Amino acid sequence: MYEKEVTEVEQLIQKQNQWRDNCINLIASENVLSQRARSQAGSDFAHRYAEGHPGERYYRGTSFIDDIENQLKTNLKILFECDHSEVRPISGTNANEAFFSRFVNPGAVVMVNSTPAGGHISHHREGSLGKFTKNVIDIPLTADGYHMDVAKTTYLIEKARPKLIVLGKSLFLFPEPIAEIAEVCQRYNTKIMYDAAHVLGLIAGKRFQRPLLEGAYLMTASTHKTYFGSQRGIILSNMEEDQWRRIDRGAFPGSSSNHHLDTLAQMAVCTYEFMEFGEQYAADTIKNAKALATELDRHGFDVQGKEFGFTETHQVAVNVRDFRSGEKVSKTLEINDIILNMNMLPHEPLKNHDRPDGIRIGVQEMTRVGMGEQEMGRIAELIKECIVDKKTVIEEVNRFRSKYQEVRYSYDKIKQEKSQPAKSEELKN
Ligand code: DSN
Repeated sequence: MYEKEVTEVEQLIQKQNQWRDNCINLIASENVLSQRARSQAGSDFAHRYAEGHPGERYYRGTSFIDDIENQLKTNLKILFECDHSEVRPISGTNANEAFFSRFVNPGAVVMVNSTPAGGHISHHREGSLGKFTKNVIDIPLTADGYHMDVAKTTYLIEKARPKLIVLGKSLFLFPEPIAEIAEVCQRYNTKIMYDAAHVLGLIAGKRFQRPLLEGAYLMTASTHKTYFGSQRGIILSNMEEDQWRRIDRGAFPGSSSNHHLDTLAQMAVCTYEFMEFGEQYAADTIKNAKALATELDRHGFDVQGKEFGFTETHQVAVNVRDFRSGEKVSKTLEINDIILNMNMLPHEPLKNHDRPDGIRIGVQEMTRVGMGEQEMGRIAELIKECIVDKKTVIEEVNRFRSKYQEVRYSYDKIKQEKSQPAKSEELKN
């Protein structure tokens, strides 16, 4: 009865595939899977359950996923130089909630980055954190808006004695001063949680701060922004065993039942890719972000963080108030197949959330498909032609993007070469 509708859904999926392969994708929280990882979607694991830990499951039939999950956990501990890894949360928010649910008691004071300062919705009073406490205080910022004011934060920690301070954010240009506040936090037994969702790949690629070595109690993250995917969540820590056991129970049974075994298997593949190619990828991503910021600045855009070199991550933030709003600019770019998101900037009141001054740009996906500094220059030109000169650039965007169709920093090429018959074999036939 609904076969026609199923066909329509299939067609929409095909349209999405074709469309986004020909767009310049600059959403800072996304990335693409390699073909090798992507082709593992829909395996038998997509049908199965495996609650509990490898070797101690509540279900039978889990021996192969046990092996995969053990490999993944071990590799994450090596990559992030830590004692514990939890891989069962199915998203970054789910990972945050696993921790909040076991650590933040009702009424506990927690310090966070505010939403305009880039704090993630799950750190918000209205988000996951707010389910456990409403005593949420914003971390004070320096005048530029992109750095913690360490002196004021220290004062607040001394006064308010928070149980937890949540660092890491969604608008994330510069490292957090973990080491600078670690001593005062220790004095008042304030634990530091670091949400590494955006910068996980930069940390694993050894091109950004190392939160667990600098004093963070634990690090949570989603796995698909600057890391290679799939879309899941993780928790990493060096905390004491008995404390870790509590957090572990926050992940299961606290915030998940089954943990989506097909994307877990993909994550194991992606992690091997990251172990081999991640350092180069992280370096190239940051270089590209700096190049794009510099070029946009040269074209007259109000690129944020200029006095600090624009960015140390995959992100670039631009104040586009001169062109009405981030909402207007992001829609104009979307019509031209340049996809990014509007974003509040630190100076804005919360009421601006649906017409903010800013746009946020991430270069991690275009870096993964092989773009370098020169291509960042071309992207800056296209944005300028579209927004400042008010030109239609969609055809040029599609033509330019069509040249970057392979996922680099992966084993895809090796697999393609292996599946081609050797030249001599071809000649024989
Ligand atoms: N809200 C997402 C982002 O774009 O940063 C992360 O969950």
